[in-house]
Amino acid sequence: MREICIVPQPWQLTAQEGAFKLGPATRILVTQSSRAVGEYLQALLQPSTGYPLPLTESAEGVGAPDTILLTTPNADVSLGEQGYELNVTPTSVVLRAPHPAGLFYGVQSLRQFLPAEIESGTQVHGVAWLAPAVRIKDRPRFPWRGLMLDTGRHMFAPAFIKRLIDLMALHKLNVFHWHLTEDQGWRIEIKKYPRLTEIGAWRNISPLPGEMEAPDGQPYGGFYTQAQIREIVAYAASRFITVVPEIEMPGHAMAALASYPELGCTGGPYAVRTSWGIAKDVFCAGNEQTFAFLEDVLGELLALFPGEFIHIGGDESPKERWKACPKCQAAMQAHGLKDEEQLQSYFVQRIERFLNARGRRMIGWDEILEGGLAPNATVMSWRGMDGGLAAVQAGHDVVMTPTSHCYLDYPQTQALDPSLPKWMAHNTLEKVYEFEPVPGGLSPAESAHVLGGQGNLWTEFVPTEQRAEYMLFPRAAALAERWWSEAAARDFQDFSKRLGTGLLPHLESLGVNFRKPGGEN
Ligand code: TNX
Repeated sequence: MREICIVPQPWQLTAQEGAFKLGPATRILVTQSSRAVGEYLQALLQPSTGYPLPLTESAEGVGAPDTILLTTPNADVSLGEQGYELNVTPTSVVLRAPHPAGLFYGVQSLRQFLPAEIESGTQVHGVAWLAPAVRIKDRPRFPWRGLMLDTGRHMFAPAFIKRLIDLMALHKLNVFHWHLTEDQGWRIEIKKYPRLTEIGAWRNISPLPGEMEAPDGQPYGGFYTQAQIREIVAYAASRFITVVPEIEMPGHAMAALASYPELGCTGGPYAVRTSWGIAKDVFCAGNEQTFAFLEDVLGELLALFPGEFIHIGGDESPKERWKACPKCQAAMQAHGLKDEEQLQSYFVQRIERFLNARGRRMIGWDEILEGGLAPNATVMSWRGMDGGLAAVQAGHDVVMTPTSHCYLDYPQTQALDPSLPKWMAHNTLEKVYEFEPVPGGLSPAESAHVLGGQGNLWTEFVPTEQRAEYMLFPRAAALAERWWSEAAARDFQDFSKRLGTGLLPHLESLGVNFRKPGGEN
């Protein structure tokens, strides 16, 4: 019998005798609440097996021969929003969860138990579709298990975003943080401000590979229409993935300023940035037009993204222009702010009030702590864990995403890489797997403020889909396990074995360009 290999490792797992065999007569039994997940399972299994796997809404008893039952009634509510119980026996599969999300994660486990050919998308003959008998009780350790994709520096097609969402689902990841605006490109259609995509979505040149500035001479750009975004958000929702959009402010805003120069302190002219790094020009904080613009943009955003959290960036915003700007200085005087850090805090708090009044929560990079944190803000801690720790101790929620473990744009080996800048540290698979999102010494109440973690793929040096997959996988699997499985379950040897025999063959079958053990950067 094949060993039971799955990533992330379930909370409780007991191997049983024998195996369930998927066959031409196998049926999927659903209840009203499990129909959607049942359809997802059917669509997952049909192409490669060629079996009809009909969906029957039925009160048929648990364990009817040759059935896969997906059900929510009588589930163990202590498993929570995302937990499930999976019982695979030689005659049937029973998947029970208090909520559909749990059923969905149970399906992901069952999927990994089947031969990797299940992912092939077209019919495969001569495979015995066996799932080893097993009893599982499972639930995630953290509610926020995220991946961020920077679509500002490089653009990724909607089809690739959907593929990424599917791959996230396989890893039981549930938050897709979509970085939509940058100095080097504005990527979201805003109806009220068409210049954002007419001008802001395009740059004349980009730096050469591995360079911060040296130009390649090629025009570059693109953006997502609101219709494309709606489709992606719905696609993600059907996979229990929330999309958190990010609109960068007050910094990383050159593309917006190039489109509407009156929103900058100097009035421009500005150009969509053609080098990487940090720009001096940022949104003017002393101009009411800036807030009117951002509220309009956020207004359109809220209609597209129904999730609770809206990310407002907040990182790497130099104060140089504000110091020299009469409007910013006047605003500081008028509001009794003693320095530009406080002006940033005022800026962010205004935006938070706008979002809170519309029933949303604001999240931002840890620089939003500077000058005083907005009252209800959630902090995404990237410059180490200290920002997150300070926020937790002040009673705020945090998502941990320190560069030291969670930056998936950093190289994967210690070898010097001429195609990457020297300032990047490396994050090997083993190091990524070491990540522990809860800093030592927190009380249980404080620990509960750590919502989870997130892997970030910045794309200055990730120009293609192929490269993105190579950087993401399998490091995303290591992170996914750290956020799903219990802290005490951490075991890199065991993880590597489960990865090699369980998950990687599935990724291979899906045609993912993952980094193989011992591979290059
Ligand atoms: C810092 S992380 C940035 C990004 C860069 C990244 C490169 C963060 C909030 N800001 O703009 O892409 O470093 O690793």
